[in-house]
Amino acid sequence: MVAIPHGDDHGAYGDDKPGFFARWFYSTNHKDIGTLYLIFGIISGLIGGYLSFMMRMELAAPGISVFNSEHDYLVFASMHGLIMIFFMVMPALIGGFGNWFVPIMIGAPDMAFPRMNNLSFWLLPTALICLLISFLVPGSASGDGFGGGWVMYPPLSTSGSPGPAFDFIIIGLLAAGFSSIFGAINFITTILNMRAPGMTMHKMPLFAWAVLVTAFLLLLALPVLAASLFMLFTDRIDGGTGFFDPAMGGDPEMFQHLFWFFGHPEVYIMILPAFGIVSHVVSTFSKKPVFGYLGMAYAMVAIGVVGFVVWAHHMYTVGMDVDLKAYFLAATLVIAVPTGVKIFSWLATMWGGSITYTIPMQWALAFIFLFVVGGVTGVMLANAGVDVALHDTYYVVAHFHYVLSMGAVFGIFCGFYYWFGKMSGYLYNKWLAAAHFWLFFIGVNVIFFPQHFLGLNSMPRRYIDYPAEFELWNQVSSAGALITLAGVAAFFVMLIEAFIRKRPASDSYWGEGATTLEWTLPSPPPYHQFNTLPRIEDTDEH
Ligand code: HAS
Ligand code: CU
Repeated sequence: MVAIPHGDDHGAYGDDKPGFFARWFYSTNHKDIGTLYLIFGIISGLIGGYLSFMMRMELAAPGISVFNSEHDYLVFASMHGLIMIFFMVMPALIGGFGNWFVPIMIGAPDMAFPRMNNLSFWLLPTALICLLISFLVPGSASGDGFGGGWVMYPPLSTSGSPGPAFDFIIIGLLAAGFSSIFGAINFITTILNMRAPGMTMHKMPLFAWAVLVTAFLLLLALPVLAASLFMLFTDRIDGGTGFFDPAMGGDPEMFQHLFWFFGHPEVYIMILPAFGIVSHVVSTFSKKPVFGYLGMAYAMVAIGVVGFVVWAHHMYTVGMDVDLKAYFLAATLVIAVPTGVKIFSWLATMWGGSITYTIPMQWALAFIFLFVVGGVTGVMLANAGVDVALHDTYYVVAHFHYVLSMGAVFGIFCGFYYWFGKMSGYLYNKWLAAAHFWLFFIGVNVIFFPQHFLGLNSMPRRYIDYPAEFELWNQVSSAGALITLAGVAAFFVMLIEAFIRKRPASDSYWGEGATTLEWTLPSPPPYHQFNTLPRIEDTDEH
């Protein structure tokens, strides 16, 4: 058993330890809220994972009917995307690790607005419940739920989806959007105003930089999503507006512009925090400071800025002007430059380092390799001419799962294993963690690599069935889903084992020499870090 030192720790709880309800429901403590976000992310991941597994079983061979109708399949596909993005990746990376470690890394006592932080979190379960309700209520002539895709294009989301299902999605996503906006305000204020003396912007750990840039993207992108959802809402009302309805002088293409003005920055919202985590892990386990620290920080700023001017690469097939295509093509290619700066800086950090292949380091190395695979297929898709052939095929599905299922998700597990001892105070079992890593690594590659072939052979996305010629690679892909499922099981066994065995994690559980490069707190975590501010050191000293 580990005793959590808190007797002489005069924190916001006063002298009393809060009861269970007060601690977890009224919480204003950034670590407790971070923990809530992580648990929430795990639950959403299970729901989103279940939806994807059912789709893979349906697609295991032509002619199978796991689903009653095409509509039900499309509902699963749409909700899988929405739940994984808004309720798994974003809460885990930003809400979870951001809350846990940004205040600690910059030497702040807590977040700037702790009560707003509580509100940010509790809006999310509310939002998820709205999304789950939408499964159960009428959404189209052919059944319950909304099947118009996570992109929610009209007219599928307006006249094509009568009934309340999509209204629940609008309400849920508005709640999730406000949660993110409040969170972004909180992170920006905390980072700009609450850094400890001596913690200048140019000394700030890279994870804090990543969350800062992400918060600006959230603040600028989410209101656009909220506005476009609201416009869909008023369009859906009988006798309402016609923003996206040509019969009323509106334009459905405008929705695509609004959506992707949010949607493209959103993909960087999901990857920048993972970049931050990977930077810490690579540096810790190479026993070297990050190569090109400032370049790494400003590469994220550059990705954030340029990410706002490339959105129409998702819309090359709407019939846009060729000059416009040329512009969006060129702007999109530019993003490979700062991203390349990051990749090469991670490699240079490892170069000549004393590398230990710990579990978090394995996730980080896999992240770098697989993210590059996903990145270069993105560069291919950025070419407007090529994209006309590949748009809406499985090639796009393969691209974004390499950057998400193997980018963002690997970043989450990387951070989870890296900080697990700091957050829980316990050590995980290395063999179970290794089983999780290898099953997951093999599983997701078996799922998504063959989808490149399917896409290059023009198999379209968003269909419940396919001709026999696509059978082989779909079978392989579905087999990969089974391997990944075993990996998920290993993760839970690892988690349960660690909390049953309660092996205490020492302050230096990363090994000699590794801890000195890290900014975070001693283990097990005190309730508040007022008394144990991290030592602030100059990165130049190493
Ligand atoms: Fe993407 C579609 C282009 C990064 C997520 N992307 C999606 C969708 C999602 C998504 C979810 O231009 C589907 C949305 C939907 O449902 O329809 N994406 C890019 C490019 C990058 C990129 C250029 N995407 C991401 C990240 C994501 C993400 C990060 C989430 C985490 N993406 C596209 C395009 C589409 C698209 C098209 C639309 C396709 C369609 O038809 O619908 C870049 O940020 C990637 C940069 C990273 C690298 C790797 C490291 C860089 C190095 C430097 C040297 C590399 C060079 C390139 C010089 C490039 C190592 C060499 C090129 C070769 C081909 C070898
Ligand atoms: Cu994009």
